Amino acid sequence: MVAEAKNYTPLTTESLAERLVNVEAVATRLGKDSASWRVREVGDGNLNLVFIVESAISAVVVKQALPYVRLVGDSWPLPLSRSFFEYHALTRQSTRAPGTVPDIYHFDEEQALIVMEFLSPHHILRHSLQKGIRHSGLGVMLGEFCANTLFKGSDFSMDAAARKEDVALFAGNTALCDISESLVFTDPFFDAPMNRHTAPQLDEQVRQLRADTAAKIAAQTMKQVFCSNAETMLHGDLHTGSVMVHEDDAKVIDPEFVLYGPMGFDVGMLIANFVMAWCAQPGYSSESDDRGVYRQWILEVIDDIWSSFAVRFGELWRTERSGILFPATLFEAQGHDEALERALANQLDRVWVDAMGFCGCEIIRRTLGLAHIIEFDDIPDADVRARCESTGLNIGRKVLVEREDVLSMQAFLNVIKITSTSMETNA
Ligand code: SR1
Ligand code: MG
Repeated sequence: MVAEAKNYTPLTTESLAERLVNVEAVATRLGKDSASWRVREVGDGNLNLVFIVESAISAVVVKQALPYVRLVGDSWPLPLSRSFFEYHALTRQSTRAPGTVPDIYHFDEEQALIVMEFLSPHHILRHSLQKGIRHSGLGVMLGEFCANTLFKGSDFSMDAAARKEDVALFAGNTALCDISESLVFTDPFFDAPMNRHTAPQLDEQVRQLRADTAAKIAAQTMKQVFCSNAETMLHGDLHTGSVMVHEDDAKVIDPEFVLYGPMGFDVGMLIANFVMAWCAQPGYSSESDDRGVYRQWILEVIDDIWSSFAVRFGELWRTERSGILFPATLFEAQGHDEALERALANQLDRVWVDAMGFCGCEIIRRTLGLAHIIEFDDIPDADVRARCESTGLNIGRKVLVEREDVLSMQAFLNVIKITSTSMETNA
């Protein structure tokens, strides 16, 4: 049950120490001398306050929801309850995929705040993707994160009653679902008030896309899958701004958009953000670094995400199928191991096709909608930026509309390369 927040007050850098010094989980880590704590507000996301609080002994992160969308302001109210849903998503992810999310030290529902591990010296993955920094094992970690969390939150794994309770619990996250439903699937396809794009360079392509009924039907079909296929607990906003990295370590943060939805959504959104980073590389190339090798690495990460997802999902399928679906009584116990492998392949094919559709929607909405990505936005030359974005839009439109024909990772990688090459040839 989500409590009302009658006494909610947003933290400030000045008030934080006094307000949290009596929270045992905080004082244990930072010490009681709150006057010596150093507090910085570092939130650069679209929604919340994020503070780093350091003492001579240690440091923690304090994330607090605001009652509105930070990106837009108080004209767009947003419930504080998203903090409650984020906390419950994190506790489940840490059990299902140990070591992949920050440790949680304290949750205050009324103040909509979570105190968690300060990941240091980690930074947001998007910054690496801008600077051309590689992280070994990244795709494998992310693919396995998806497999572990998506499989273990589903009826392939969970006790049926516990899963139904969780479906009911997370069904309350309606406001955040509403954001995704509008911003990902609908607003980019018409002249919605908060949309923006690189103009005038992309004006004609945007006009064509908004007149493209095949694309609109495909996007609404993906929205239907998103809204009605409550098969597992999703992260719900699994893009490269929700991943923190340092060298070969990576952690997934920010699951406040958690919902029960289709597995392909997390996978497709994640892949889309690497595709856009790939498209953005010409915006960061120089004479000494054309980013060609780095682009190749991004494609390898995309490939690793899916292959690691499929391998880990297969392992879980064969060894941890403890839910109500595909019970061992019908398969292993009857010697139907080959049929079980066919069923697994069908499941993976279905997730892949959905992932392609969601990938297309995500690329389009991050280019034409309200919420953009820094890898595109920070390209200073508008002509160069528009060319990068235009390549992304063409890839996105193709995999959205033709998702059932993009039958493999190799086919997908070919779409990326061929679309880009044909645009360069026509430029
Ligand atoms: C109004 S919130 C805009 C976007 O930021 C979040 O990270 C989600 O991706 C959301 O769609
Ligand atoms: Mg976020």
